[in-house]
Amino acid sequence: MAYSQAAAHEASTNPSTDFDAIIIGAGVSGLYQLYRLRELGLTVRVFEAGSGVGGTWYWNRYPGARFDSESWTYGYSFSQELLEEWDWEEHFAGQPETERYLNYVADKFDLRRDIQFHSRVTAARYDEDTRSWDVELENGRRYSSRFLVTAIGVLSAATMPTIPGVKTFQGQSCHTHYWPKEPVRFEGKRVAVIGTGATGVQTITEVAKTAGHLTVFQRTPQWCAPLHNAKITPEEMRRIRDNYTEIFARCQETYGCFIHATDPRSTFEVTPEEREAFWEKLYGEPGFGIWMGNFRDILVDREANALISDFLARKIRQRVKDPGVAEKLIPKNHGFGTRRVPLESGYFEVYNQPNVKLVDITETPIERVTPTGIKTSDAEYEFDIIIYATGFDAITGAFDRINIRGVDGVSLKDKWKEGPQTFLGILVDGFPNMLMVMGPHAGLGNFPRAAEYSADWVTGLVRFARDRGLSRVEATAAGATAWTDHVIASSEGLLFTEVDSWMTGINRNVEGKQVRRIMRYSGGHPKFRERCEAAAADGYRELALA
Ligand code: NA7
Repeated sequence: MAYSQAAAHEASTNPSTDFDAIIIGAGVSGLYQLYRLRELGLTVRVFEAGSGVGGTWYWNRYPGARFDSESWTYGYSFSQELLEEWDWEEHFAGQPETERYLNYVADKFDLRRDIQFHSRVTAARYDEDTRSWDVELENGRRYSSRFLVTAIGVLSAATMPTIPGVKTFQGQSCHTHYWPKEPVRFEGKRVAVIGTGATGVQTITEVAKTAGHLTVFQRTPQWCAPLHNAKITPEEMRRIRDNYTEIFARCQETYGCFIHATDPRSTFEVTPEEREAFWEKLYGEPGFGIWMGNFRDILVDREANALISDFLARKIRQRVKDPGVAEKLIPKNHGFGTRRVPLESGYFEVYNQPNVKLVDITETPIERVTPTGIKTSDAEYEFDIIIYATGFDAITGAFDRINIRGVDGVSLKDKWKEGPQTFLGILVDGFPNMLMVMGPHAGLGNFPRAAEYSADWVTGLVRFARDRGLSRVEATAAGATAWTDHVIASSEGLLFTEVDSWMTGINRNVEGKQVRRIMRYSGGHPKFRERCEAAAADGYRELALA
């Protein structure tokens, strides 16, 4: 196996040649992983299903799609030159700006020459004889590589609802993830949105601005909080640029890699007046502060959680004029922050508009989609457009959709039937040389911050293997069990584990995803990195190397 630039050139010009590494996905993690592995002089090929780079920011073009992370904490941190060159336009960039940014990165570092677009990977099989992976694309073509790096995202396997008649609708319909590149116009149109997660909340707010009439079908209301987005002035951008070192250092210190750090106080340490003032302040500030920068006990202590939930319920009652509608918009089956908090820009006020109707489908369930609209238990609605904001088969879904087979043909999907088992969210025993960037049981949060670390760790291991002439790196079964047990233990006592959501692996539209599971590491990023550093120290002694 060659690791030279010459071989890299040959491989990139001759697709039938084996690669040192195949990366699946050209999103935020795949792009950076390509950059890093290429630095090692490896021959690398990225297979990307879309026609462009960006992953999440390539696919999710739905109206209103934007960051809930501060843009200037979301960009890559690895290149000073890139930090100098790129000006963010908004504190929370919309999808078009982010897609432009990722294209800029791809061009700047000449990444495209190693990316093969329109190439969906359907299968990957490990071959013990050659210690390599055999990767198959949708078009039947096959390529082999020593290392297989999955950079397939955590929210990339979109799911349609299992409502009868979906295919019979004769108007326009679309899942938010697969939004068309051509603009969709809503003026004068009767539009339906099914789903009120973070995506639905953004979509609804935007579509309500122009739709002739909008009907929202809500199954579970959300504890949304204001985003408070704003343009970034040239002066602000200068200040941000001057502070990048401090900004990224702070992100490294916090639980979720955001700039918002948990307040060390307990909810009950302060007077009710101080508490209220603190929550008012957080509610009035941009971003995830109210979720990530709140009192340390709101996500573990039921009473504390009830108090912050009550604060948010009061906000909803203040903002929504019709008290009946307001009650429908207040979550009753879970507390604040136990699901991913959607950040909004006027979401609740949408329901004060005369052209918007909220249908609570727990009261009047959807019976079917008809050729002309949607039939619930008590009414038949006609629509021109139906938007499905129905979410994803999260975290393991994108793995399940590829037929991944390890040693002795064991299927990864079968191995993970009862929940993922990994070593550090990066390796799986029985699947040598497969490395996952942001795999299950890694920490989640401000995605690029965590993904950069994950890709760096993968790069370190590949470099180590190359330097020592190793051709097989694998997690041990004991190592995977120990990490899996630790991941499960780290989530004990957290209220989110008692709630159905994509964060607990629930998707009622997917068979086998009805049981809550621990899908990600909850110990926080600083601890995660500490553990990963320890695993890399002393020559990766916890791995089986050959
Ligand atoms: P989510 O947060 O999983 O939301 C999906 C929404 O769709 C949610 O409101 C679901 O209701 C609803 N849903 C799903 N299936 C159905 C059916 N069959 N009938 C009615 N309603 C349904 O996905 P998002 O895309 O909003 O967000 C995912 C993440 O992407 C987000 O957290 C960000 O990190 C980015 P339910 O709550 O299950 O009752």
